[in-house]
Amino acid sequence: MSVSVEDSSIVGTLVPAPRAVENGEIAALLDRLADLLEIEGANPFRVRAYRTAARTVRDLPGSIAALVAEDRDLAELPGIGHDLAGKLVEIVESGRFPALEEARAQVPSGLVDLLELPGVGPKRAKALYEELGITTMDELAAALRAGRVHGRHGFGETTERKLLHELERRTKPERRSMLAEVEPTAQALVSHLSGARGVRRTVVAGSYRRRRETVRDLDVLVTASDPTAATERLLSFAEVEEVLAHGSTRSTVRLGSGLQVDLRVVKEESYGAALCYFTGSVAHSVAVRRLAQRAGLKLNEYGVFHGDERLGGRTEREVFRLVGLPYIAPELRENRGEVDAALRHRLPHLVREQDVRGDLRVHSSAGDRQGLRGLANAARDRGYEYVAIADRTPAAGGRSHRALREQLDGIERLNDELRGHPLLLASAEVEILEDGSLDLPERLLRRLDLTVCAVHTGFALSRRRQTDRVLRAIESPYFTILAHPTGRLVGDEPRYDLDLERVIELVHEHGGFVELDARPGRLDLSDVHCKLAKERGVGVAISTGAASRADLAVMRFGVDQARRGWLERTDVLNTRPVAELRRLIARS
Ligand code: DGT
Ligand code: CA
Ligand code: CA
Repeated sequence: MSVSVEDSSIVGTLVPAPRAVENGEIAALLDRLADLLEIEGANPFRVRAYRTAARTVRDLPGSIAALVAEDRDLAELPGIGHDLAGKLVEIVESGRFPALEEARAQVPSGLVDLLELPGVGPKRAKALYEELGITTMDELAAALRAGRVHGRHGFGETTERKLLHELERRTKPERRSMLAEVEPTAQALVSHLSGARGVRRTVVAGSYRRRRETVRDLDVLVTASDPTAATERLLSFAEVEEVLAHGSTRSTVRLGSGLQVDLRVVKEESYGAALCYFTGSVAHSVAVRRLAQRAGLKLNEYGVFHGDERLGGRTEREVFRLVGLPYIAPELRENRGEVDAALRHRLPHLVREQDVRGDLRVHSSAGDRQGLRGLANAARDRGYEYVAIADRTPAAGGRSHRALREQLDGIERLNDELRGHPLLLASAEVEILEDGSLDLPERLLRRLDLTVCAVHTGFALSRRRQTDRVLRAIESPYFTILAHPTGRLVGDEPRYDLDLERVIELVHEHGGFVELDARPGRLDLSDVHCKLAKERGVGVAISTGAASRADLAVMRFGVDQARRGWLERTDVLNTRPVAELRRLIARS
């Protein structure tokens, strides 16, 4: 039976009720109208009337929308006359505010945007417009650079610099750096700051500590008996190029690389609270603070308080405990369900780098000049029990069949000699051809312990064809792991279009695995997709695809990403001991 959408009872359940407008939104509209009227040079009493009304609405405990729904007379509210009461009803009922629309039409639209800038109110906007003809952010930036704004209407050097900085931030696309790129700087900075007199702890918080793929800046937190000494120490860091802000407990500098560093100095007793605050994410912090409020507590960067009484805040653990939560690892703090999971004591026990027992995709070149033996040594030096040698197949510009056959013989010989210390697994990074077949003949596939199958060609296929291509490969009895499943590069658009959810479902059906490519410029799967794989019961192999010995060390970036994706030791294939691994990858 089909149901017509014209059936009103059905429509009633499908279409959500329009969201009631909130007091804060109404107040913002009133304030904006006051701003515009002020720029226009309207009667100051009118301007003030709208400002007063905005304050009344904002501070009202009950909702204006509810009052309107109850047909109450809004003119009874302090500072709201009959005329304005009618306008408020119109805003609530139709979402329209004609007075604001009219005022907007009177003022150049770019000028309105200027009001968003810190330190620019209607008075200054008006002066900029009337005296310098400035109507846009770009024009303001140009005038600031030319020194034409200097000395006008209270614009001093500090205001000008801040404004220009903000304008540049807004007009430039956000520049983010790869985590691995900034790590050496972060470490050098930490050891530099730790050397300052009176500095006790130094830690990089923010997205860096959450181990995001990219960071916008470094947020460094320091506890010190003498804040000034800590700040001076930052300014003496050799890479500092420009000081953007300089205070006793907060400073911001820009390094030669363009990377910005925010330094906060806090008291030892606030260390935990400040670390929570500056680790973020903002969304996570908001969720935790809401929890604290519900328990009648106040949580901020200085500590946890009950009224005026300070309950604690020295360590993060203490902060979490006081708001009724177990410790939440920084990698989880993205407000993706971790607070809820913590409340239910269902937080994952995140995988750690030392849980990793092997690498399931490395190229034979990773032995550097010592060949397979060098590779085995490198793996053993890292404490690995096994390592899978996986060179690319011909269609992806890799080894000829003959070279692969010789490599397989070489692996057998070396394994006889090494007796599993470590175990070399025979594998190949097998191209999935456009028709979904694997780029190796069966007689070679049969000799492999496992395959890592991948797409390096034919990126242009449609989503349906690309998905079918991969699905067919997964159905092969020789399929083990889908390597770098989306082909993504960190910070870029996907390289090809794939229905990853279906792919993961089919991998589950066939008992295979998906890979997390650990290279910091790839991290393919994303954190969210790692979590998806886990939820669909698909194990993840964290692999480096190392082409040199040094590359093997990028494993830890993969582990960081896996942790952001909620993965536990048991969710990661290459944490398994050899015997278990063999069982899991055996062809049925
Ligand atoms: P990023 O820099 O874009 O890679 O990401 P974050 O998370 O490092 O952001 P950032 O540097 O703006 O701020 C560092 C931390 O400071 C952030 O994770 C949480 C905290 N924070 C910043 N602004 C606010 C805020 O308005 N409210 C709260 N609760 N926390 C904030
Ligand atoms: Ca940051
Ligand atoms: Ca920051």
